[in-house]
This record gives sequence, C-alpha cells and structure tokens, in this order.
Amino acid sequence: MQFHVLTIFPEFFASPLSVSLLKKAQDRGLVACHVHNLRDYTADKHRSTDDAPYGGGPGMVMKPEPIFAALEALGRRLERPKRLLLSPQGTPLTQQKVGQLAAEQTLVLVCGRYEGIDERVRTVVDEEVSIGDYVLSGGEIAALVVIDAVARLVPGVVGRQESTRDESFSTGLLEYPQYTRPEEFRGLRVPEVLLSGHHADIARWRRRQALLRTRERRPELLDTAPLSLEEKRWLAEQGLSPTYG
Ligand code: JF5
Repeated sequence: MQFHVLTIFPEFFASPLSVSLLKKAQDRGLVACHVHNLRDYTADKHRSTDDAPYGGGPGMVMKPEPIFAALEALGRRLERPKRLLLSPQGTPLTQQKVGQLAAEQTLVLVCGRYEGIDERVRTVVDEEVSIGDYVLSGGEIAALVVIDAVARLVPGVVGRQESTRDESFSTGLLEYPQYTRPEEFRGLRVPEVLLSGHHADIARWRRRQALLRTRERRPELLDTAPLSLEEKRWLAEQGLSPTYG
C-alpha cells in the first residue's frame, strides 16, 4: 500500500510515521508513505499556497494551482491513484470505508487548512472524507488517522494475534473489559472468572460484558451488530447493572 500526502506542513508527518506500527510496516516494505510539500508545486516567487477569498470575508483560502499541479505530477508517476480530500464536509470515515480504502493500491491524501480550500479542488479528487464532526486546524491529523487505520488492514502489518482479537467494529460491539497483573490493585480486584482458567466461561463473560457496555454507551450499535436470539433475550432480561447503570 502506497500513501502520498499533499500538505503545506510536511514536518507534521515525521514522528507519527517514524514510530510503532507504521514504522515497522514501512521498514518491512508493506507500506510506503511519501509526503509532498505543496510549496514545491507553486509557481510564483513568494511560493504562495493561499490567497484572500473572492467575495471578501475573513481568513485565507488554499489556492487551486499547487494542488492541481501536485496531483497532475503524481498522476503521471502513479498507477491507479485514489485521490482523497480530508475535510469535515466529507463522507464519515467508518471501519467499512477503511476496508474499501485498504483495497486500493495507492491513496493520495490532500490536506486542506481549516479556513478553506478553493472549491475547484473538489473536481479533481475521487472522494471527500471526514474523520468526525469536529473542526481541525488542517487535514494533516485526519490524513494520519486514515493512514493508520488503513495500514492496519494491509496483510502482515498487524500480527496474527492482534488481528484475530475481538476488536470493536469487527464484532460490531464495544470491547470487553481487560485486566493484567496484579490480581488486586488498590483494592480493585480482577473479576474472578478471568482467574478461573475456564475458557468457555471467560468467553461468555467477555461477550456479555461487551453487550452490556455497548447497550450503555453506544446503544445504536445494537441495531446492526449480529446478535444471536439467545443474546437478545439475555440482554433484554438484564437490568441496568451497577457497573454500567
Ligand atoms: C479541514 C477544510 C480541511 O477539520 C478537518 C476534518 C475534520 N474531520 N475530518 C477532517 O480537516 C481540516 C478543514 C476545512 C479542509
């Protein structure tokens, strides 16, 4: 999987791409990240990437020329680039969308700045994607979110153990509570069932905890999560527990 990022702040990407999972994925040749400075695609002597808005008003707007020039230059070099614009006006990013993006060979991520981007840029991208209903100072953090989420789905990037774990959005539910040593910490005990060694009991307890937690925090997920009839019946029988109520 190849990622190409267009940004006026290429420095932004140095440390997030140089640690942990993304670093390992790049070192192993599973993922390549190329960060392109939009200023390198300017033609004027001040290397401007923004200008005042037509019609007046506050702030500056990103100019179309550097973005068009960068996309055209990349388009000549890349095989089948999928061009994404990160903005709060885009289609919300879901794990399903992440899965679709992971099926691409090359993603080009265009980072706008918060004040705005010339509308004509939208004519040269394939999709506009939002990572959530809040405003960031720029698309850079959103691009890193997309890179991280998509890279995790590239075969070999995430270890077999982690990828078979019951993560939320694979089960359609929130995750069950987890504990590590010690057995008792500041008077807080690890639930007895987890110390029992009874794998079937542990699996049932975890599933039930995930169901309770999902109902409490994200009840709308229960509308689409695949639950068995027995689980639906069990959940309906449960009052609000002291833990979650
Ligand atoms: C941006 C115009 C880009 O704020 C965001 C964002 C929020 N969710 N997803 C992306 O991107 C920065 C703002 C305005 C273009």
